[in-house]
Amino acid sequence: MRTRALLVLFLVSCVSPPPVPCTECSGVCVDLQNDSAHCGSCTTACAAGEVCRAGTCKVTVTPQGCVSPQIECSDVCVDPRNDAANCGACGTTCAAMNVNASYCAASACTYGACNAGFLDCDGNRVNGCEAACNPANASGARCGSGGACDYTACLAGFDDCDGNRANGCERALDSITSCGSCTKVCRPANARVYVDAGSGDAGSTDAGTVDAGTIDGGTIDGGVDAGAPACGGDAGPCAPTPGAACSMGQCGFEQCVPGFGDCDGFAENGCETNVRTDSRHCGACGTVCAGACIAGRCNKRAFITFDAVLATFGGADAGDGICESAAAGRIPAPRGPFQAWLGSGTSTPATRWATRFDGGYVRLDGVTVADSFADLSDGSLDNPLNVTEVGTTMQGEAWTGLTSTGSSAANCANWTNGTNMAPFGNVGVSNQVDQRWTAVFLQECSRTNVRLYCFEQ
Ligand SMILES: [Ca+2]
Ligand SMILES: [Ca+2]
Ligand SMILES: [Ca+2]
Ligand SMILES: [Ca+2]
Repeated sequence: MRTRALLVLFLVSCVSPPPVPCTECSGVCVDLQNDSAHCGSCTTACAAGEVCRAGTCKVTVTPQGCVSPQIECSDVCVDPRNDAANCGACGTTCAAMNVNASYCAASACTYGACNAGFLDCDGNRVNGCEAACNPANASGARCGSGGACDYTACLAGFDDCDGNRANGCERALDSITSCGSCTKVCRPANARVYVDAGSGDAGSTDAGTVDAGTIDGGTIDGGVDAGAPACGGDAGPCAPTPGAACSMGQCGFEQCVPGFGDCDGFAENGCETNVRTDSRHCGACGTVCAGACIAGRCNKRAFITFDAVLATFGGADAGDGICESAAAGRIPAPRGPFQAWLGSGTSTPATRWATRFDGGYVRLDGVTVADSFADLSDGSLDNPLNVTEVGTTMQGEAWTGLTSTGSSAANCANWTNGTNMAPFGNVGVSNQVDQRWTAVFLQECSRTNVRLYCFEQ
């Protein structure tokens, strides 16, 4: 008796772990699965002739047998139409896979709904949702052809690039090798990666000052990039341009190679403009040159007139007019007005010209004759000024009325004397680059084969 009391105390106290599944009913621990007085719940008692099996009261088989539609299974009567342990037949247990509820209905095992990530692709409700199907980045997961995992559509920003529908839309379209589509490779022109100042760690992608380095074989500092290597066909797939970027399905770039600019505002094609030579974008996008753009700087143009000019043209201002007439119609817009390299009394280029340009002066063939107005007036040229406004070469004399440094000198009586007698006029020779380009000797003012030097303002 003492032993029994201790056992009851032990069961009531439900000390973990209990020896059997135990539920407290009115101060006593009972087995709701098998206790006919408490079958399935504390307050459910099985009727006479019934026993508790799996928490459900079952009719105990009597000598008369079970009443149809119940059948006898393991000494009790069950309804095979809805008994999950004897569904359709004794011992047929419903155990559908990956479902929220597995049960027996109309004598067949079935289920409520598939768990997330699983589908019933074989049409067999007994085994439940046997097919794992969780296509990545896709909507409408479904059973496809042959019961294979499939989907309805890719989510925005993703695509099925490997042709395997079962894994869904595995590729994010935000990389430089798949930018907006599976096959779109970003190859913006003349772009390069950011590199840290001084550290030389080419390949670092944090923004910073550019230091020396190389990019796909070409020098990137102070020069034109060699360009991306050939690709496609036998050369293999195209690699992205160094410095390429992709954002929102659009290609872009980190930084332009020096000498190039993204002047069209279209990041996709990179830095398409050569700002060293483009007169609409000279040195920087939007900087328009009236003259030529050379090495990223605007240049004024200069020529020696194709036609000879008599010394009686009437003064420096009239000489300017001759230059402008020669340029008009020969040099396309945009262009500035042209004035003559002429002295006349107190009028010199330094006092009369519209500009004393800080950039270069170039011939119409692009060759620089001086790097600035100061360079033009220091007694020498970088190259001879021997190209005319029509582009031909002209070796000959030019009226100047100036010394080698641009001061006023002999000028045929302010360009009114046309005789072979004094006053004479200073001339230069167009094939020279020392002071003789502007002051080689005094010439008779009656000469008919002397020209003018003209400079863009
Ligand atoms: Ca199934
Ligand atoms: Ca795929
Ligand atoms: Ca661009
Ligand atoms: Ca010079």
